[in-house]
Amino acid sequence: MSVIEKNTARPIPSKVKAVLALIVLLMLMVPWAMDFRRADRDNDGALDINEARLRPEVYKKFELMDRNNDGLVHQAEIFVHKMLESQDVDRDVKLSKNEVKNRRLSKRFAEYDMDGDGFLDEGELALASDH
Ligand SMILES: [Ca+2]
Ligand SMILES: [Ca+2]
Ligand SMILES: [Ca+2]
Repeated sequence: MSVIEKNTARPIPSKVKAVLALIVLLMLMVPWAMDFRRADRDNDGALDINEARLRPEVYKKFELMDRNNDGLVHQAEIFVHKMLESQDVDRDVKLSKNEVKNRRLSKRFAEYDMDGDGFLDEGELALASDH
């Protein structure tokens, strides 16, 4: 439980805290999603190489991010790439329970680990990105 400050008239209810946390999360995520949509000119939910020029961080790593080599980088592929880049400490292209820093992934690890091998591989991460 959190420490309630003595000069606070009323403690902040945990529901309010949850809503505030959600708002902060949305503020962080929305610009990213808007960037994606702006770049996705034909609105097919994926960036081709020309669309990716508007997103230098995608353009630079286009081939790496396009994991299924269809010439398109989907939002899910960007998610998978970001998760692996930031959290795959031993670089085996999958995340163990210890490696996962993302709270949502950590909380629902067993659910996302569909084959129950104790790792989230690229396919499982891609599915997790939809939730
Ligand atoms: Ca597109
Ligand atoms: Ca790993
Ligand atoms: Ca697995």
